Amino acid sequence: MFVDIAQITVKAGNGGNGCVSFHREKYVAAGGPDGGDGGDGGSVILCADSSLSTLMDFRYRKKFCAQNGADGRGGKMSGKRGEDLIIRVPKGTLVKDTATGAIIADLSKEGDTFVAAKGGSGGWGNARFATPTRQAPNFAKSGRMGKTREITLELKLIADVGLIGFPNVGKSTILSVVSHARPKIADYHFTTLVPNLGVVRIGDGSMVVADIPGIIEGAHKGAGLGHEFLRHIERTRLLVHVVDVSGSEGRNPIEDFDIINSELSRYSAVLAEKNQVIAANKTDVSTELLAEFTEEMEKRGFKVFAISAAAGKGLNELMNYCYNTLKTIPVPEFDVVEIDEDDAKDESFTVEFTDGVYVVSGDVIYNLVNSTNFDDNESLSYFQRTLRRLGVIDELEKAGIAEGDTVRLFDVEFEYNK
Ligand SMILES: Nc1nc2c(ncn2[C@@H]2O[C@H](COP(=O)(O)OP(=O)(O)OP(=O)(O)O)[C@@H](O)[C@H]2O)c(=O)[nH]1
Ligand SMILES: [Mg+2]
Repeated sequence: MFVDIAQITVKAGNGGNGCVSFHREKYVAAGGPDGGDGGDGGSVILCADSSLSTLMDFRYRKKFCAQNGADGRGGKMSGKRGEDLIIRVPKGTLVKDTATGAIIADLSKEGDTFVAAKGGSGGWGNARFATPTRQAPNFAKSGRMGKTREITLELKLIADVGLIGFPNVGKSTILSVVSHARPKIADYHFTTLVPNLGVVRIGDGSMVVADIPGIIEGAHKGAGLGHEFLRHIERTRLLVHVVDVSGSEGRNPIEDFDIINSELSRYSAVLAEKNQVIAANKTDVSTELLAEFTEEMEKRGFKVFAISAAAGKGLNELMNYCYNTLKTIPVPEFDVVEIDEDDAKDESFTVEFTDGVYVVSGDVIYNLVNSTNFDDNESLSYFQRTLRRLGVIDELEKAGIAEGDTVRLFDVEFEYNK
């Protein structure tokens, strides 16, 4: 319910091709190779930005491509590298691989970045391949393809403040007064069944407040609505403990306070140790118990705000206090999980027999075919050695290939000869 989701495709730029060129100058015979390298393709990079709060921007735009690298040129001129594409996402965005659902990054801190698709590297120009015994290399490498990836962005709206307390003490009423949220409010227990979130604006800033169902004694054993929903406020930084100080339901506010805290500590140590501010509500009904309650709570070191949610009294002070207190509580940091994806190491390929042709495919094959100059003997022999090293020849033989059969590798076809 509090999760914003967007599915997008990111495509990194392709690397530029290396260039085959030889130095030419008047009166200089047989100049050396001077083909420059291709530029690297740009990457698609996600960056956490706290000025964004939703994934609305991704509703209409679904595809994001970074620039390709430029091809190398003669005179050892390298191609320009493609520009990276930076996509700004709200802080707290979780990045998943759409196909597998695996979490690949958690951009929880301002400025966190994640390379969602790495640009293809540029190919080397022929100048790089010159050696004492190979003075006129007639080949260059083509750039590698930039990665394409389907990713899902997920934003958990994380509440800064959680409203806790017994049922019917006025938690939802408070949220409705301080934010634009419109939770159900009624004079019976368990009006709120699922948590509600509201954004509270304070000056130029804001904070997210969560209103959750009421807690009662025995919640840890499943009484009332149990306490499963408490996980919604585990990441909050501050709790506002709302108490009905008018005693309108015949309970004692100090006892209420203790019961809720004992339920919290049974649920999780994290929650039990969170800072609490107390909102003594319904002061418009009666203030008979207020003094004793406040004295006891202050003795225990808590800050108490006497309020009336129904009359809108004391809420500004309470919210300002929460806002200022939040500034002193650091935002918890969650580890960024990055999956190191070195596509250069991906040497997988497939062999299929269709319509009388053996078709070999895979990124590694694509890159190999594209970096081979089939008119050059040296380049061709490198191509053959690589096919052998990758195990392509073995696989073809396993698939039953015979002398003279046709093999297709992307746009090249050749006859199989041992
Ligand atoms: N007189 C008075 N009534 C209030 C005040 N705050 C809330 N109420 C009333 O108390 C009742 C319960 O309010 P809710 O805001 O629904 O209480 P809740 O804590 O969210 O209750 P649950 O969702 O059931 O846990 C409603 O009838 C409110 O109108 C207050 O300051 N004064
Ligand atoms: Mg409620």
